[in-house]
Amino acid sequence: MNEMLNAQFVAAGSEMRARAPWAVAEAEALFDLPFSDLIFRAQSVHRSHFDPNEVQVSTLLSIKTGGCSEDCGYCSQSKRHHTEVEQENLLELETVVAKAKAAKDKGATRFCMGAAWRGPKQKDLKPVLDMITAVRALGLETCVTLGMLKEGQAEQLREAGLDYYNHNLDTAPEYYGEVVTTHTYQDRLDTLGEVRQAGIKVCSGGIVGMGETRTHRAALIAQLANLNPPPESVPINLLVQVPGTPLQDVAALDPFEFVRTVAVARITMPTSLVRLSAGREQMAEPLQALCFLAGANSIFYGEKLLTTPNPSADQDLALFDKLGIRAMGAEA
Ligand code: SAM
Ligand code: DTB
Ligand code: SF4
Repeated sequence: MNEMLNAQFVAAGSEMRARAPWAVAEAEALFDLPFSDLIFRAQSVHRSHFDPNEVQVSTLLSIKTGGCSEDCGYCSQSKRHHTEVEQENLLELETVVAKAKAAKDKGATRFCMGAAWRGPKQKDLKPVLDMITAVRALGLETCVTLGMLKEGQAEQLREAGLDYYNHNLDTAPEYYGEVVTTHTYQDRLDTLGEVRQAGIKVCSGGIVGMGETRTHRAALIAQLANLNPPPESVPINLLVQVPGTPLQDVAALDPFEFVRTVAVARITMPTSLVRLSAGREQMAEPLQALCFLAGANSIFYGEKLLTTPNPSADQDLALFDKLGIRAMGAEA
């Protein structure tokens, strides 16, 4: 075994525990392993912390769509890009509760509400607090992704009953400026700090396939793994190439490189839920199965992500059935 990688593990019986900090070169050395060695390592780590046949299911809802001030190069919702997304106001509480109930009835255990904001204004936050309280009262875990938080806003979210806040680091610090210019990597880290300090669980991951290098992918994973503690949930998104965005024509990522990214996330963040996130609509079932083998144990479930399609619930239930996967935490 590679010396440098060996140094990252403390053997505890048959169990291998990863420990931070991860240097970018160490994460990259994992990426560089022969594919079968990498997947075996990831599957071994996965089995020492999770039931390998359980996958957590989260349903997403866009509660405020389009018209965002930011210029994120991948995003269909920036008002600076010319996409087909129509701007919509914040949804009504009743609409959100009805969607959450439907998601629960279909077997979701977490409901994630996303808003196309740079960050919430105080007048925007109040109705979202009511949504969180109402969704939680249904017995679902709650997650919101509202952009950057100002001091005091995370505490209000926690008091409303928020379980998770999603805020992705998205790519390597060195590549971030190539993709987004209207806010900085440090802004993203500051919001994650606010969320942690308020006692809310962190959901943070990134997007691959944006024209970044393997070193950038390793740097993203190292950043996430070195958060102290690492995020409880780590969404790994494959770029959905949306017409009208600056990244619409970027060269597609080799699918094995996507699987490698999942595996490195699993090895470096052994106790986190690693979510196979955006991009599943474009993935054949065997590729998704490889991602589960590489340690992914969460998905977005339901026919729409925020603005783009996702496999239908029926397709996913059929895939789970074929693979012998059970939904994590579902009532028997
Ligand atoms: N505005 C907030 C923010 O930027 O944090 C919340 C919503 S934003 C749409 C949430 C995340 O969705 C982004 O950080 C990015 O990781 C992901 N995302 C957006 N567009 C995507 C795309 N075309 N492909 C893959 N992931 C995407
Ligand atoms: C995350 O990491 N991926 C989700 C969620 N967190 C908010 C969003 C994916 C968006 C994909 C493109 C779209 O549907 O607009
Ligand atoms: Fe899209 Fe969020 Fe960026 Fe706005 S801040 S453009 S919603 S990713």
